[in-house]
Formats: sequence, structure tokens, C-alpha cells
Amino acid sequence: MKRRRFIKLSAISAAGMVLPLRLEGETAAMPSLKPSTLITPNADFYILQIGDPAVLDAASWRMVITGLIEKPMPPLRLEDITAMEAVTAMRTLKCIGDPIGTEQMSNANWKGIRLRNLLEKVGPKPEAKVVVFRCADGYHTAIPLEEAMETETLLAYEMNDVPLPTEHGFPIRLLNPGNYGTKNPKWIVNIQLAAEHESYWEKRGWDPIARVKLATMIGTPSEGEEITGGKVYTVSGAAFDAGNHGGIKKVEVSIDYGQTWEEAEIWAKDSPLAWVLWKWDWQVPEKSEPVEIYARATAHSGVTQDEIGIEVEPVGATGYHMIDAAIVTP
Ligand SMILES: Nc1nc2c(c(=O)[nH]1)N[C@H]1C(S)=C(S)[C@@H](COP(=O)(O)O)O[C@H]1N2
Ligand SMILES: [Mo]
Repeated sequence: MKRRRFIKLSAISAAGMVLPLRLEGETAAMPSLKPSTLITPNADFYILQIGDPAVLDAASWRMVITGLIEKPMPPLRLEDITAMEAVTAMRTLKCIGDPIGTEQMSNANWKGIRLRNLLEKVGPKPEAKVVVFRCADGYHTAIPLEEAMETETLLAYEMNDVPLPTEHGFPIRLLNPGNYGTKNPKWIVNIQLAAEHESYWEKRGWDPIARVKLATMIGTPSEGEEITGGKVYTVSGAAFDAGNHGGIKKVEVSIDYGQTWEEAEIWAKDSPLAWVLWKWDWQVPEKSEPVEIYARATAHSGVTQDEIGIEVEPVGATGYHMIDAAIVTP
């Protein structure tokens, strides 16, 4: 009956790269994720980067657009960006290196401009296939030009109504929907149009595509929690597919190892590009025994999460989130 079975992807190791890889950075003092509000306050939003955050000054910051372009333009100042047509959007970010039951997933309201509005000004040459972002901390990543031209792809300068906090990329970061955090670079100083590019994490074996997988996490209860028998207990969490399967349609919970499922209530949501929050009121039996709680999501495309998962490396984890808890009846 038990428990998580993982398929380990071996394509990368077969190609001769060294696994396991760890995608981690300055992750210090991460609050444990208990999604209880649709918007994560900036102070609780997860932080992940390869080193120290770059501390940039708004007045001296410049961003240059280089490479395969028809009409070069002078380095951009922050005022040049904020003077362009602004867009606001709710977006969830999730790290590719995050195991099932993620703590590295958070949701915010952002303000910025459409990247395409900038790219149209410089005119990508026909040979340009990717857009490379180079960042003040040495990080670099690329996305396909078609993705860069989508109307949802934003260069953000505000997060939850304040200028981007330093840790989240001040003054400008990319929000690239559908993709894990690796494709959402912070502290951008150079945008380069190129034919191809091998990004920082791809050089270290991580997926160059990095599309977010359909996933559900249980925030409550936490692992090992004791739940009082004979009462109602609310199991709750978040689910997210970044729009890759049309958004979350339903979330279900099982307390009998996946034999039967109960539909949870989705009590907060925005667009498919933001997580949904769900809860399920459980009438806990009056007894004392261990219990395993599973949660899974079904997307609008009809896809339901699989029990069998794959581990985080190198494409992002899948599978049910399973919590071991105990019913305790005095
Ligand atoms: N410049 C820069 N941008 C970066 C990174 C980085 O190391 N440097 N890490 C990426 C990764 S792996 C993730 S998950 C997200 C995290 O964004 P956050 O710290 O704002 O939550 O930033 C992305 N952007
Ligand atoms: Mo990440």
C-alpha cells in the first residue's frame, strides 16, 4: 500500500554529466509554506539565487539590448521602462529544484511592461532564436524568442505594490509564465538576442525547457502532526500548473492510500498563472492510528496527477504530495 515511488530520470547521467545536482543558493530562513492567503507577503516570498543578491542603484542602473537586432538603442534607464505601458498581473513562482510538497512556491501581484513592447523597438533579426538575460550577480538564462514575444511575458519592476525588493531582483526581473523560477531572472542588466545559448543551470545539468509540472502541495497538516480524532479538521494547501494544462480544475484528497478521493473546495484563485488554494473539511474518526494524507490535482485539459513521481533533478518533481500524520483520540 505504501508509498512514494519515484522514477529517476537518467537521461542526463547517461550523457555523462554528474548527478545528483543541487540547485540551491541562499535559501536561509525559509518560512515553512502554509498557504493561507492568496497573495504571499513580500517578506514571506521564497528567495533563491546562486549567490548574494545584487544590490543595484536605481539612478545608475542601465540595461542594454544587444545581439541580433535591427535597431540598436541607447542603454535604458529605469524611467524609460516605467514610462512604457504598464501591465499588472498575479503570478506564482516555483523553483525547479523544489521537491514535492514545495516550500519554494509563492504568489504575488506584479507590475511591469510587456517584454515584446521592448523587443519590437529593437527588431529581432530573423536569425534570432532566443533571448538571453544577463544579470548583475553573474546569472544568465535564455528563453525562446516566441515565448519572449507572448503578451504574458513581463519585465516586472513592482511586487505587491512596492518596487521590487532587492532579493527579488530590483530594479527589473523577468516573469516568464509556464516556466520554473530558473527562467525568471532577477537583476537584469543585459538582454541579448542570439541564435542559441546555454544557461547557467543547463550547464549544470538542469532542464533547458523548465516547464512547470502539475502539482499539489499540502500545507496543513504538516509532516508528523497529531490530529485530534472525533472532530472536523481542515486539510489545506495549494495547487499549480502555471497554465501548462489549462489551469487547475479540481483538487482531491485521500486518506486511504488513494483508494477513494474527496473533492476539496477551491476557495481562492485568480488566473491559471497563479496558484489555487484549496481546503477539505475532514470528519476525523474517533480512534488513534497513523494516517497518510494524499492530495492530487486535475487540470482543465483533463490531466490528473500521477501517484508515481519523478524526482526533482533535472526537470522538476512530480507525484502526489503525501503527509504522514497521526490521529490521536484522548
Ligand atoms: N539573477 C538571478 N536570477 C535568478 C536566480 C539567480 O540565481 N540569479 N535564480 C532563479 C531561480 S532558480 C529561482 S527559483 C527564482 C526565485 O525567485 P525569487 O527569489 O524572487 O523567489 O529566481 C530565478 N532568478
Ligand atoms: Mo529555482
